[in-house]
Amino acid sequence: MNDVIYSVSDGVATITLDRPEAMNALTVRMKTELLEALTMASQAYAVRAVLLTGSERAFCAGQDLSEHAANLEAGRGLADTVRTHYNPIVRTIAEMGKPVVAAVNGVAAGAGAALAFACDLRVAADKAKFVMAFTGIGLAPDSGASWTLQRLVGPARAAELLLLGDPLDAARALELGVVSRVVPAEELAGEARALAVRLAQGPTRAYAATKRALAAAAGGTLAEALALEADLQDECAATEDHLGATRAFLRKERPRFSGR
Ligand code: T3D
Repeated sequence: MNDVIYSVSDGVATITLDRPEAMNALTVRMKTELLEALTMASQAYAVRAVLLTGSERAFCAGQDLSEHAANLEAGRGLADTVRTHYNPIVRTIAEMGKPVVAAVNGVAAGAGAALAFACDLRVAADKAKFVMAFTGIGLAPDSGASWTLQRLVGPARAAELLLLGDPLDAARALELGVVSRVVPAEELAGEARALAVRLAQGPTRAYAATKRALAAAAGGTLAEALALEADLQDECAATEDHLGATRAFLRKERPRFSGR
């Protein structure tokens, strides 16, 4: 891969967007590599958590606007590129059966912010900011931002952020619940990695079930949520992790989770 760095250790796949000269803006090549990396992480048995971050000063400045301008000049519409690249990337993050942590090291703009919103947890550097840059260039939200952001902050705040596009600094992002932690920039990599390693040592199948329950409940009724929860509990009850953790509790020991 050229514009994405992929590495695995301690059960964590770290995926780093790596075009720092353009603030890690997303070209077709980078989006293709990102989807490949996410798919590998999703399918690899040894990977039990994923960490997504950016190189140097930005997390991701969204769509690469040089490439975008060339596409417009060539008369290409956007629906195909959004469907081919952004949509599968966001679905792979949101639907993989393992937790995904975004370490937001700097500015996250447009589709770059939406990538972070699609993750399960977000930890931000104190110098990070989110910019809903879509309307600033006369576009509507994509990459799921219209869906994810309002679930994070509620519809009124999502409308304000998406319509006005004013930057949201890390401190305000924490107040609004967009991120769960803000840490000094120099501590971000260590903190985010510690969180990902903790998740990689957890009950992977229970995490997958939790992701499914949350996603389904976001668009369903209480009755549907209750029905799905019952099915998912059945699945979890049959895991080695659940049986082992229950025994460990009764023996007053710490549980050790294998992900099975
Ligand atoms: O085609 C499709 O599929 C459509 C899909 C669209 C989805 C989207 O993501 S739409 C939103 C696209 N993104 C933007 O509109 C953000 C544009 N960038 C900015 O607003 C600002 O650059 C930032 C807020 C991200 C950062 O500001 P700042 O002041 O810290 O940095 P800067 O000086 O503006 O940028 C530094 C360099 O990065 C600069 O290059 P240079 O002059 O040093 O050679 C700048 O051109 C480059 N850069 C930043 N963002 C992009 C970019 N280059 C290409 N594409 C970018 N998105």
